[in-house]
Amino acid sequence: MTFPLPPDPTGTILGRRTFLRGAALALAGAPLGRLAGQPPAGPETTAAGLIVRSREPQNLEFPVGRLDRVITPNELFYVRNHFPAPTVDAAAWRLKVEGHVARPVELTLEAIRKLPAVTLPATLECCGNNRADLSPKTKGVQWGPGAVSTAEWTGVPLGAVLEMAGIRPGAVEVVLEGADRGTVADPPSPGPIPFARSLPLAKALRPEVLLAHTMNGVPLPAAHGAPLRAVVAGWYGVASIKWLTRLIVTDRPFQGFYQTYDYSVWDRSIGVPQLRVVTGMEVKSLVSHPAPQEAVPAGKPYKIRGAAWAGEHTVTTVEVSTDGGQSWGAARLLGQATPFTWRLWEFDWNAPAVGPAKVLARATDDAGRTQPLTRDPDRKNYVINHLIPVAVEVRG
Ligand SMILES: Nc1nc2c(c(=O)[nH]1)N[C@H]1C(S)=C(S)[C@@H](COP(=O)(O)O)O[C@H]1N2
Ligand SMILES: [Mo]
Repeated sequence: MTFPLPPDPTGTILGRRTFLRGAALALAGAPLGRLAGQPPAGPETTAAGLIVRSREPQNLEFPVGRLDRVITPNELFYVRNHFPAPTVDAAAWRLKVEGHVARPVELTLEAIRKLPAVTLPATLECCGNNRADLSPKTKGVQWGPGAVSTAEWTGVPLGAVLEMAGIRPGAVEVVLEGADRGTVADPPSPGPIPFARSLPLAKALRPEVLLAHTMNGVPLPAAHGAPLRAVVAGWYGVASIKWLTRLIVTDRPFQGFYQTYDYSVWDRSIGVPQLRVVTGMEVKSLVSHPAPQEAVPAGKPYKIRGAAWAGEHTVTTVEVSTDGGQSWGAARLLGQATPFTWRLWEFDWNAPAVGPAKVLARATDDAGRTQPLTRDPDRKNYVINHLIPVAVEVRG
């Protein structure tokens, strides 16, 4: 099976040459992306330009001002780790498939690489993306707008691997376990626990759920889960378990830490609040240009630019306001809609007045969802898609 390639209005999809050039620049750059002896200007960055939100565990943010194509280069793809990244010896590595199956199997990387592969582009967004914009401040990594990126993933459908083991009648979920582990403080875990999450079989068996060994045409980088990770297209990034070691088919729902205490939101659909695990991504947009506090020239054409995504749904419109939300105009959606993938957009602005201005973007999808104006506190510190203005300065 093949999925359509993402549209790339700026030219061809990032090619090998660009990758090599990117890698060469990364090597040539100073370790922290600035010259020795100079005071830090703004947040610390990696040589490639990722914003360092924490060093250990490593949490790195995509600098959204670098958004100029659908596919994010690997060295600019955000990184979200809960524990120190594990060292995995690919030769000794095995993927175990067990639990409520007819015949447990163990697969080598070589065996997985020989299975029929699928390539699909997919946007991953951390459900804590934009957490730094919440007030009052909430716990968790204080992300700006760039805990979101898009890659073209190649791998084996999860369903094909589960079929090799034979899902037994009565199975409801599959737990995906990573090789990374650590002790959780609140509530205290019984010693180290692995990073693990489950998927209901209804999602796990869909064609857009892959076990990916290749990212943008090269072997999966260590930071992104080498040698094998899940890519659960359409869902918040937390479902896409990295450094996979084990799949456990279960006949009952999994209640792991990362889908009960963490990564859950309040749900009132039955009339009494209950915690519900975060799943599909909400509709959302980001403004890549102008950057916050950027000086925009008055009386001259300026292109406001950004991206919009909608998880398992399709973005239908993006509207832009340059007056803090009083009036709105339609942005141009670039390229074509590609499932599970953000879409770039642009909006022509001719800033009339001199002084501060507030730029807002608002996306709507084919399920009729629109980004909300205000923050819903039931979402705790997750699922942040309300409208967040970008403050800019119009200069004569
Ligand atoms: N094993 C493992 N898988 C993981 C995580 C992790 O810490 N450990 N973080 C999750 C979260 S919260 C996100 S948002 C995505 C981020 O994927 P990336 O680091 O490739 O961007 O990985 C998910 N998979
Ligand atoms: Mo995340």
